[in-house]
Amino acid sequence: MTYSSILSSAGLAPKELSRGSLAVHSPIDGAEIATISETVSQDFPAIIARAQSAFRQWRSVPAPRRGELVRLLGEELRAAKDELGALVTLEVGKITSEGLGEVQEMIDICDFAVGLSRQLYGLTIASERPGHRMAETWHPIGPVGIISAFNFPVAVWSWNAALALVCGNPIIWKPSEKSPLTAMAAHRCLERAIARFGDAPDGLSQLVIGGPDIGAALVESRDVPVISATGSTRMGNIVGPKVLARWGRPILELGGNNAMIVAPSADLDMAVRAIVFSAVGTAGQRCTSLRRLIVHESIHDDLVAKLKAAYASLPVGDPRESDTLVGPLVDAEARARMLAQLEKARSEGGNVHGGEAVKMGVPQGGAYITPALVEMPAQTDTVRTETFAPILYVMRYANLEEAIEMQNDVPQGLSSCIFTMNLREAETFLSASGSDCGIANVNIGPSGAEIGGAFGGEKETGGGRESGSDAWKGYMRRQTSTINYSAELPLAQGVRFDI
Ligand code: UN1
Repeated sequence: MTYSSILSSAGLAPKELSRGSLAVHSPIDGAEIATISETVSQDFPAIIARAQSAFRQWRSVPAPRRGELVRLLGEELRAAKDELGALVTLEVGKITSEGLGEVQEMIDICDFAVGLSRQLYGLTIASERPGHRMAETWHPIGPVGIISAFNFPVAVWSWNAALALVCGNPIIWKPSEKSPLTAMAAHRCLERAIARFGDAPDGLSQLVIGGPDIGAALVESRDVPVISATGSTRMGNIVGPKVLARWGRPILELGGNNAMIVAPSADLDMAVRAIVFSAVGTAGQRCTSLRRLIVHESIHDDLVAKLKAAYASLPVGDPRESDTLVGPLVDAEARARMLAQLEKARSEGGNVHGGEAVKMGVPQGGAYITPALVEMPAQTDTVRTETFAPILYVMRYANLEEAIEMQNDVPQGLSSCIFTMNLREAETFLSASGSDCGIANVNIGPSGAEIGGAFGGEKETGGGRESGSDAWKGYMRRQTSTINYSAELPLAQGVRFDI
């Protein structure tokens, strides 16, 4: 399929792809695939006003009816899965199966949110006063700003969008400047769902396209009570304090530096498969990608030998080819950053295998590189830094306590895992004195989470939770009510105040 047929199959018309100032490139070969128009910050007051007016209507639509809109979105996404998946591959360079997987993740969260729309449960609380009832109710909170990253250009939006919509909130989405086309195509799916729904308010969902000034306008608006932002810790450091300073609620999903502990009893063949998928899948550009391998000294050499063999045969190339497992990095800067980090690792005593630019047998103009395996003498500063690329640092440990300490001794706290057949080790890793991450797995890699669980992490990862479990509570305001149905007015805590 040609680039223009992928774009038009995803519902993007040629004229809207050639009239603006934002150039979009495909990581496949670096070609410019579109120049699109950007939102201007002067338009923001009107955008926010539309969202606020949509909120006044949408908050009163019964939640199960709001769920119907998300059910229709799920239908639209099912119908557009192949086309949207191909666009993800074109615009961010994911291999075909991962592009499709990303759309599946969107469909899954829609299904989840539809069920949720009948389960926005509050509580009944025992009152200490006779003839009184206490209750907790969850109400819509207002427009939700969604700032998404290039690496999951549509799935992470859908986690936020599906929940925000059933929770009664309009949404304003600012996608990464690197992936506006996938955003436009996904937003069209929602617009089709809205049209079929019939009576959704105008401005229920708006897409804003552009760079940091557009993001800043969203982040600084007092009329957008929730900002859910995915991206680097550097970005979160700017967004988080700004949202808090105006009493908004940030939901941050930032950097990760995810580790796997491989214990002596581990099923090594299974571990190798999990390691390779999570370290080199998505060319190491998931926030959950495996970046650190902490291996028991008794199996270290054996595992490293197996990994070297697996890495040597990894098909790097055009993400559209069915046998490719490692596509390009998002751009040349990402490859330059990876190479620079490998140099630093070498200067800290690292023994680097792989990490070489690939020029032959791949489309020219793309940033192709072989994934790197780096044997490190210790957890140095470079290891403790997240590099958004397929670099896997391998280190040794002697006892589990030391391994858990290493796992936790990084600034980030997103995902983690242990491979072991030993129940004591597994449960210790999951216990209060185990992994300090938002996600902790046993005999599964750190990436590729299902939508049913809450997604996010601690420390520099930002503390936010999105997607499943009760993450929906982040998109609503909680109201505690005490109802007196007696003829008395007793005060709490036995206070007497007779007049
Ligand atoms: C991300 O990289 O920002 O768990 C999200 C995973 C995916 C989501 C990753 N379900 O790897």
